[in-house]
Amino acid sequence: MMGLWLLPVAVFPASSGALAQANLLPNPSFELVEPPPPTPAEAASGAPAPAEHWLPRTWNVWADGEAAWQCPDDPLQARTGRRCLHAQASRGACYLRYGPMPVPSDLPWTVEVQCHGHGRVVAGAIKAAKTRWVRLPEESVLDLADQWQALQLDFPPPTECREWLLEVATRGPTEAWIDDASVTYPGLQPLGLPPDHALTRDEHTLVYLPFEEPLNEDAFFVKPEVALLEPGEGRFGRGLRFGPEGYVACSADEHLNARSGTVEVWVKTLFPGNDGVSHNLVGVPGPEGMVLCKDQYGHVAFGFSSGWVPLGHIYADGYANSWQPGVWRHLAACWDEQLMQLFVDGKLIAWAHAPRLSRALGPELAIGSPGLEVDDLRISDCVRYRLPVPPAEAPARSG
Ligand SMILES: [Ca+2]
Repeated sequence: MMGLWLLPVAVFPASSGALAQANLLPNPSFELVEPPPPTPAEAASGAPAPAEHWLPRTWNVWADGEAAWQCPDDPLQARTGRRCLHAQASRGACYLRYGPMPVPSDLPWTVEVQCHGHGRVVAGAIKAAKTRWVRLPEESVLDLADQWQALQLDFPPPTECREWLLEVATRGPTEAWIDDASVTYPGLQPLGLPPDHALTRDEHTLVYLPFEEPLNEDAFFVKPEVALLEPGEGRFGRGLRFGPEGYVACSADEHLNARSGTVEVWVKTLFPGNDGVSHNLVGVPGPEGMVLCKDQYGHVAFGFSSGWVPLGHIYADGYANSWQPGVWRHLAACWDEQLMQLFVDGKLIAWAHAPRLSRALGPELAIGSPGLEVDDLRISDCVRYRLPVPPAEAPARSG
């Protein structure tokens, strides 16, 4: 089986013969997966869900009617890598969605998805209107064949479209294998998230902790029950595990710049995301605070506060509610006076223009919290990741 990994990886050509463009999708080949919430039988037995029931991260997939889908762990079915999406529909359909994606300009979007099988698949776009989602008239239909082919959709963003969702669906009786999706527009730059290697330190780095060796107790306050993981147990090499009373803190003053910065970290929760408890990932506790957390509502949130009142604060509603324990996830929060953005596994999940930033943060930077494993934490004094977004909306005129 391992030999299959050595086959040349097919790269589909960029559309319209232009130079290859960045792919906005952080998990285009469905290789990044996570276990689903356990069934009652799995919960009772403690047995993990079988590999083909795992979910492709950052995507939403579902089926209705007499349709079903899997993400098989099988290089023979995948076009590249180990995984692809296998959809089977007689009556009903399977749906694959990604988004919402911000529309920064009127440049045209290009979608390509590789498919084979029999029946039909359709690619379409759904735009966010004022109070609802509206399907755009443009769609692209592909009659499937035995060999892999590109389903392609090109469309200019409609006027006043600020965000849109990609939908790829089966149509009619269909069996489809789907892999290697791409979404782009001219000039899109690669984001580089989630990182596929350990980070490094540079002149913008305020703190970088790969957790390969014990923390320097001159700079870090470390409460017991914090332990280095064994090599290979971290996301890269070792990591840090927080036991029931585990606590690590350092000086916020030296390690954080409230006016502009990036916090990026890998975390593995040892609890499910819907546990109803707030967990600090990286934060400044107290009334003059900063928070990067999974909160009690399952929101993934980032922001600042003053006198306990939120300043710039963004979150993705219930994003962590489906999180199962034991999965390394990447978070990155970036901020300056123009924009605040929050990414999970390379997907932009929340953003805000002109966030109100702290002028005076509390003294302590708290890293991690009980029930967490953490790796490759880097805090910088600049924005390292920025996905272009539409300009700020003009404030509504009164009267
Ligand atoms: Ca794949």
